[in-house]
Amino acid sequence: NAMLTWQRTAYHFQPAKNWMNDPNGPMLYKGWYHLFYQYNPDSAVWGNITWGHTISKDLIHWFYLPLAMVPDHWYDINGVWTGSATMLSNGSIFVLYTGSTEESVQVQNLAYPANLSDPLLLDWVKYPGNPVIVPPPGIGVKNFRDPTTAWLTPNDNWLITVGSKVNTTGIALVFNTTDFTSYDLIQGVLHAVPGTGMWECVDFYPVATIGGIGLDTSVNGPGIKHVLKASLDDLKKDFYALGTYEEDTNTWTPDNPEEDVGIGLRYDYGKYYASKTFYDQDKKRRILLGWVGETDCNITDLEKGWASVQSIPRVVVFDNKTGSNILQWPVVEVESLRENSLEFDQVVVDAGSVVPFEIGKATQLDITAEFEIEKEVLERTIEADVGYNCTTGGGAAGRGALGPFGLLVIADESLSEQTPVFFYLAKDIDGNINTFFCSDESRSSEANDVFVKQVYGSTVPVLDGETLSMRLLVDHSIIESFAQGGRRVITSRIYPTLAIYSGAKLFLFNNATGINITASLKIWQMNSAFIRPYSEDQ
Ligand code: DQQ
Repeated sequence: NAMLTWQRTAYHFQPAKNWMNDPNGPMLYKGWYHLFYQYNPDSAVWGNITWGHTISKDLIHWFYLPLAMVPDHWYDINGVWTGSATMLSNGSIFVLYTGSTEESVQVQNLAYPANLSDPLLLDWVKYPGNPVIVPPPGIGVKNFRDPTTAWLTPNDNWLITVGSKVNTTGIALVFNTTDFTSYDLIQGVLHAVPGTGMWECVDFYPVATIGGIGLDTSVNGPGIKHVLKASLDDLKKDFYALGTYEEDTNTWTPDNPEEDVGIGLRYDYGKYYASKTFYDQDKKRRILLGWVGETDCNITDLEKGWASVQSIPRVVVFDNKTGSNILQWPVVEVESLRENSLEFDQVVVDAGSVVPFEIGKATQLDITAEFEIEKEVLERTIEADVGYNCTTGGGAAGRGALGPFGLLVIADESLSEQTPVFFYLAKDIDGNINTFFCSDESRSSEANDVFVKQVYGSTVPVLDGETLSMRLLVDHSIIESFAQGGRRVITSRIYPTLAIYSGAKLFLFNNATGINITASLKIWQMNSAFIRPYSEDQ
């Protein structure tokens, strides 16, 4: 089936076959990036979860390795679930992961490499004293999972956090250890947010407020904020907030309580979940990985024989221009896949029109686009456009005075299949402009088994003097879209039936009624990455 074959991605990591979910234990060890991942070796749906293992020199080309850990003890027989790695300055590595026990109790287990001199870290030993942490009193035995990377306190203790909930309040519990084998629960919580439900895959890390470099997980002090991220089980979305970590009390306080974890910002406004960061000690950057699942149905996944991809790894920094969000940007290594670049300068797109690009195949692309609107025209528009949002605004077809305009990706010639990624400007009654960034899947597929076709998106801060800009990574069935240098990100999975192979095209569009747009673009065809089994002579 050509349509299903076409959906496999060319430069996003995915196993050769079967089901994958959360990224686990990422780290850079002896020159290799290691990525483990939740993996079902037997089927293209979730179950029988093991740790798949892959390595890369550049986070783009990957080599498959044998499974790192499988369910084989009473304390993880129902699944080797999500966990994280901690690298100590003495060279040792500790992995903590959640095991689902023979009674489906969630416990935390310790594992370590059998041989630290092996850069591939092929063999893993489970600590004989597992589990090392069991659900504390008052915590539901099925609501206690996904330990983080540990951070070191000034008095030489290691701390980790584990997500949970109490009633409907999402919480992050903290445990203290010195040897990674015995742990004490610290009284109180790192943070709690009522109404947010179970917190999965908590992540907690420092960001520098100036300088833009990444920080190792244990760094704290002046000029540092901490990001707290939780994956909300009820919503299947990753939420984060910026705040301050107090080491004395072991609490984290959000900068803006109205944008607390789970009620404010998201890493990605599309299909993206269970993400995790790690510190790249060689390139001094913090890298974010995230699971991008399918939005078609399980039966089709079984037919395809695979499900899910990982996002292109993203560098995370504090946005010191707005001061209120992080920036996410694809690792620079992805640019090594760029082939011939095509430049289109100052293309005028009149209100209500579509402009095609003759670029050959349009299924593997990296696109940067800037959009200009004459300032006087923007100021002249007096019409207020209150209450707009991406989800209810009618997508690319919902016309306003100042939007939508942007790109139509993976579109067929007749535009019956298309995924618009666009800006929409809405004036409030005081004449201020709110900018929205949206990805519209509603016409992305004519297949009759794709039930989730949403218009995703959010507002995006645009500061005085800034140009509207977006970057898109297009790879067959995934589109990762970044606005304003990564202030907002949206990932879409799409399942076209017509816009495949040479039938996939790219267009500019402007469906605003009151403005013409001037667009400048750079478009690169993207090479495929090598993603294949490891062999010695690579
Ligand atoms: N996936 C794992 C859990 C985690 C969930 C199981 C998040 O540890 O909470 O595959 O997707």
